[in-house]
Amino acid sequence: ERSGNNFNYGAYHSLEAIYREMDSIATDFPDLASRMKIGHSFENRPMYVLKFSTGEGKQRPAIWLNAGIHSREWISQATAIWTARKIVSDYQKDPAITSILEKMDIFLLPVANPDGYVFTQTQNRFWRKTRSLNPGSPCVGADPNRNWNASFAGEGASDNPCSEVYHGSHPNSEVEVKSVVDFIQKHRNFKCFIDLHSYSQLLMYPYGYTVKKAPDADELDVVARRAAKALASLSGTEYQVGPTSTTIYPASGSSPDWAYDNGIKYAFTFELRDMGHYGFLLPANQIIPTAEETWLGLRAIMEHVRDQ
Ligand code: ING
Ligand code: ZN
Repeated sequence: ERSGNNFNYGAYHSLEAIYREMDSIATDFPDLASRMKIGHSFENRPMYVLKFSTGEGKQRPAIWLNAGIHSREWISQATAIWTARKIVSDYQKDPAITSILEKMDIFLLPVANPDGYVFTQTQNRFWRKTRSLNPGSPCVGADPNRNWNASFAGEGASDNPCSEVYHGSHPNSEVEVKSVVDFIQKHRNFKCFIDLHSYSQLLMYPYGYTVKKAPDADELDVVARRAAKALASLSGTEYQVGPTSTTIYPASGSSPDWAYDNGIKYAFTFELRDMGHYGFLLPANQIIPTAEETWLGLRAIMEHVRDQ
């Protein structure tokens, strides 16, 4: 992909650089993309979303693309910003994304945990959580993917602030989570919620908080298998598909479970490359190949949602 201001999509970037590139995309494609501030982080950094819309003034059905909720999973944020450029580049060239955007709006949050992201770039590359202070504990942060109001504090989350999967003091205690929840609830017309994590090459759907089958599990499984097949078609990268609880592990308070239980049927989590060889330290030369193949999976899901 090419961009006017020479942002290198094949490299990992600072938060400032990502935010600047989001601004450039909105400036380059003012009729299609706009950058919105949906809130701020614990350390008061802005939370920016790119909105892609061809239906000015209408509250169209919408898709939420979330990335970087866990700060050390850098391929997630990098794939997200690449995806933003892909959407504006392919609109009116690729019939699939064009028809999706004739019917629906896409909201993309590339860095859902900005404080954590800055911390991984300056202090500790393997930081996962937010950077909120926990009164009475020397340990910092909560797991923002255990902090949603979906069987909060259940299985697969910890009440110890020093744990990597600490659920936080109460649902939405993390202002980064609360900002997204408030935005989605206020909008009222989201149909799809997709969260990008790494690593393991998995495509999962609810539930994480129970091994019980979600009412729409059969349909979600069909959609996820189609998406995984599309993803693999580019260079053979294989994804395992299934419900979160049995495909990776039980986890309560997660974003897709919250979305699903709040009427957003098409709720998925991607665990991007790789299978653990590099793990969180995926080399930058795999960013574009990962983003390219992931796009095929994302697009397959969005086409299904479009056709509902
Ligand atoms: N994995 C996810 C985590 O939050 C997950 C797995 C996905 C749990 C969806 C619940 C719901 O633990 C990583 N790598 O963070
Ligand atoms: Zn993660």
